[in-house]
Order: sequence, then structure tokens, then C-alpha cells
Amino acid sequence: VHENRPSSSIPCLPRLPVLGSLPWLGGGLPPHLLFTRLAHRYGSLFALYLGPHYTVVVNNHQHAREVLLQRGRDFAGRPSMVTTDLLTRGGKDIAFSDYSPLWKSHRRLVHNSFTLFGEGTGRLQDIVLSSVDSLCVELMSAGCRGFDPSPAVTRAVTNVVCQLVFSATYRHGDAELQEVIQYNNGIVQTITRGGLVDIFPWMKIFPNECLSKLKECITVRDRLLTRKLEEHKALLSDGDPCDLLDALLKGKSESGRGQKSPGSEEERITDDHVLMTAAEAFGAGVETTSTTLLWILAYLLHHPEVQERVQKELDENVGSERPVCMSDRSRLPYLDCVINEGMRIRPVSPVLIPHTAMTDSSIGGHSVSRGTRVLVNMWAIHHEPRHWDKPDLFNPDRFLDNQGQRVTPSYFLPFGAGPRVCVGESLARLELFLFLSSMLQRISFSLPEGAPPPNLQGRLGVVLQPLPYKVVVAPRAGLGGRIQL
Ligand code: HEM
Ligand code: PLO
Repeated sequence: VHENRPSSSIPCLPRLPVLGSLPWLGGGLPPHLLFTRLAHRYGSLFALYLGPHYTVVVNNHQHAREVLLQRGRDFAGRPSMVTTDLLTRGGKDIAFSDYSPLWKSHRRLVHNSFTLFGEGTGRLQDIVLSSVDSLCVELMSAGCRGFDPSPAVTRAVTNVVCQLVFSATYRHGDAELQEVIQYNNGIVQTITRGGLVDIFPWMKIFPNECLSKLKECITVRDRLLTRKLEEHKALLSDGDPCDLLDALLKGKSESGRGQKSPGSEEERITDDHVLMTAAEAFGAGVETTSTTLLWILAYLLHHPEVQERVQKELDENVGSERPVCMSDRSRLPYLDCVINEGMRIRPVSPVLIPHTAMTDSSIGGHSVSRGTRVLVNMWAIHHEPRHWDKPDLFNPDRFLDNQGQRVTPSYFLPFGAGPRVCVGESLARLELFLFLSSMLQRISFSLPEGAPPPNLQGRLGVVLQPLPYKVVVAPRAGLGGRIQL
């Protein structure tokens, strides 16, 4: 077939000098929708120039699996961008750092540290359960008025991450927690991925309001995290690590011991790396989890029958006498499907993070040269009508087979795959499961009287977020307050 001819070139949008294909990308559509539309015209694999950067856009799952899995190593690079370089001190993090041996050992260290607090220990479960308790109390205190659930959900998720990363528990209204939430919001608003400065790095020499706000937020973040780091260093002991910062500090000195050559100073995991990792676990941990929860809540308001079915499953398999725990997960398949369907229909990261080709390689039999940027349009893959029946319909049953067993299709990849797969996947899944099951066990969500159901269009910032909406909460009938609210 045509696709197997190795040297045929990928269909490309027109381009002008300097601007590249930008004049053909107008119309104000966010990238995932724009690319999906362009794929109808140019085919599911096409190329364009973002300013000077030749960029290949992948819109179907076979090509995505080639890029992420089969040739995952070839495409595990990341482009350098002005805003993310500022955010990460020039790539001393995981997500925005280019592929290198140091990145690999850093990523492994982070992964191991996460596993340490993962499902095995039960500690993480306790952290999440206590945070969800306070969330339920806070939600219930709104009485029967309609309110925006977003601040309370964000606060609860931030609290989990604060405990996980540096063992801080905050009470409602704590000044330090407020500071964290504020700087994080500032970064989210100013670091719009794919913004102009990231296409034309030379634009940073012009005064740029966004860039200076971003710098301010980063300063606040660094002050707070440096303080936490110093406190942890002072208390560092030989026992088991008590949080992520502790684990990173311990792992860092262990990884240093193995390396003998004194000349390779820059090849080490440094304090800067530890700081950037903590900051990133924070940012990723808060934005993705709270956004996914808010999307799922929004869909439950549209589909009260789904909420009732989840609650029925909870009543039959857990009951109301005890809190839900991780070992209940296998007994609650429908809830799992609801979570998957939420991440399918509204992926928080609809075009993943840009990848780059580290060597000459190929996609779908077309050669792709080193340095090419590759965008994987997960939105298009999650809405491909050939694979998903009525892709725009929220239908958790599509993740169950005829026998009622859970299935995970190969074209469902909300966390990406391969060398760059999300490092927080198991943490995220644990949080989503415990938050939703605990909330729905105790509370029913509905629309305020006369209010329209949430707008499901979403707004793309650093993640794809739902627009603000209001809910009314009610304690579950028949619960009789047996689980302490
Ligand atoms: C990367 C999704 C939660 C940390 C990613 C990527 C996706 C993703 C799509 C990019 C993959 C790629 O570029 O190919 C999600 C979703 C989440 C979630 C849907 C929750 C619902 C988390 C959490 C953490 C986290 C809780 C950490 C606390 C990271 C990091 C990367 C990443 C560090 C970069 C990995 C790398 O570049 O090597 N995530 N994520 N994520 N995620 Fe998550
Ligand atoms: C969110 C704002 C924080 O202050 C910094 C931060 C760090 C990691 C980013 C995250 C932000 C947004 C979501 C990202 C995450 C890394 C992986 C994750 C991009 C910018 C996703 C969904 O890809």
C-alpha cells in the first residue's frame, strides 16, 4: 500500500516564511478541535509549520502507538520552550525535560518514590480518605444552595498533594495553602501551552505581561519550596522516607554514590532537580485530578441515571456502614467505567505534551527526520467514530463487554504510553477512585432548581477544563449519618 513506501512525504499545510502555517490555523478553534478538522481534509497524519518548527500531527491510534510505544525511544524527546524552561530551570524536571541519561535516572527515582507511597503502603489511602472526609463536610455545609464545587475540590486535592510531597496538612483557610493555590492558578493562567512565545522564542525580548506574571508566581513557588526543602534536609534521618521530598533527597544521595567520576557534576541529580520535581508533582497532581473530577461531576449532572447506578453498585458492594477503600475497587466495576469514560470524552491533556524525534525515524512508513516535533491528538483518537459508537455520548457501558467484564481498548490512552507515559497514573487512579466512591457513597449531586446543565464544551488552558457550573448536594437518603460527616 501507499503508506508503506518509506520516503513518501507527509501531507503538509501551506506555509509562509517566518509565520509558517499559522495563517491557515485561524478561526479560534483550540488545537485539538482544529487538528481533528484538518485531519478530515489532509488525512489523519499531516504536518504543519508552527512558525519555523516542522510539526507532525498524529490523529489515529495506530500512528499514536508507533510514536509512543513501538518507536517510543525514537520519539521520547521534548522541545525546549520559553515558558517551560522558566518553569523548570531549563528542564530539571520530568515532563518538560528532553531525553537524556540523567532524565532517565531522575524519572526512575521519581517513579520509585511514588511507588513507595503507592497502593502498597496504605498511607496514601489514609491521606486521601481524610481529605475526602473534609471535602464532604465542606460540600454539605453549603446547605441546599447551588454553588460552584471547584474551589472545594481543588482545595481537597491540593491538600492530598501537600501531604504526599512535604507532609503538610492544612486546615480550611490556612494562609500557606491559600498561597499555594494562588501561585498555581497564576502559573496555569500564564503557561498556556503552544502560546506565541513558545513558537517564537525571540519574542521574549519584548515586554510581555504574561511572562512577568509567570515569573512572579515562580518566585513565590520557589520561596515556599526552598523553605520546605531546607526543613527536610535538616530533619533527614536514616528511617523510611516520610514523604516525596524525603524520598527524593534520600534517593538523590544514593544515586550520587554510584557515580565516581568527579568531573561529571552536571550529570548528577541536584537540589534543583529535587525542587523542580516537587513543584511538578504538585502542579500535575492538582490540575489533572481536580479537573478530571469536575468533568465527571459535570457529566453526572447530565446523566442522573449514571449517578444512581454508581450509588446502587456502592450500596450493594460496600454499604453505608464503613468507608470505601482501595480493595473495594474490584467490586465496583461500573465506577471504574465511569472514570474511564470521563477521561475518554474529556481528556485533560487532549494533545499530550509535544514529543520530538531524537533520531531519524518513521511514522506509518513515512520517514520523519531528527528534531521533528510530534503532536499526538488524543482527542481525535478518543472520538474516532470508527472505534467508538456515538463518540460524543457519555456512555460508561462502552467499557464493559457482553459478559459485564471490564475492557480497556487499545485506542484508549488517557495517560499516554511508552517511555513518556504519565508517572502519576497509579496515584491519579487511586485518587479518582477514592474521591468519587467516597463522595457518591454519602452525597447525591443535582442541578440547582431551574439551572441549565453544565456547559460541556470546555476551555483549553494548560489542561482542558470545564467552564464553571453549580451543583446542589444532598446527603444520601437512608444513610442515617452512620458514616461520620
Ligand atoms: C505526563 C495524563 C495525573 C505527573 C502525562 C501525560 C499525560 C498525562 C497525557 C503526557 C504523556 C505524553 O506526553 O506522552 C494524566 C492524567 C492524569 C494525570 C489524565 C489524571 C487524571 C498525574 C499526576 C501526576 C502526574 C497525579 C503526579 C503527581 C506526570 C508527569 C508527566 C506526566 C511528571 C511527565 C512524564 C514524562 O514526560 O516523562 N500525564 N496525568 N500526572 N504526568 Fe500525568
Ligand atoms: C500546572 C501548573 C503548575 O504550577 C505547574 C505544572 C507542572 C506540571 C504540568 C502541570 C502544570 C499541568 C499538567 C501537566 C503537568 C505535567 C503533566 C501534565 C502538563 C503546568 C499533563 C496533563 O500532561
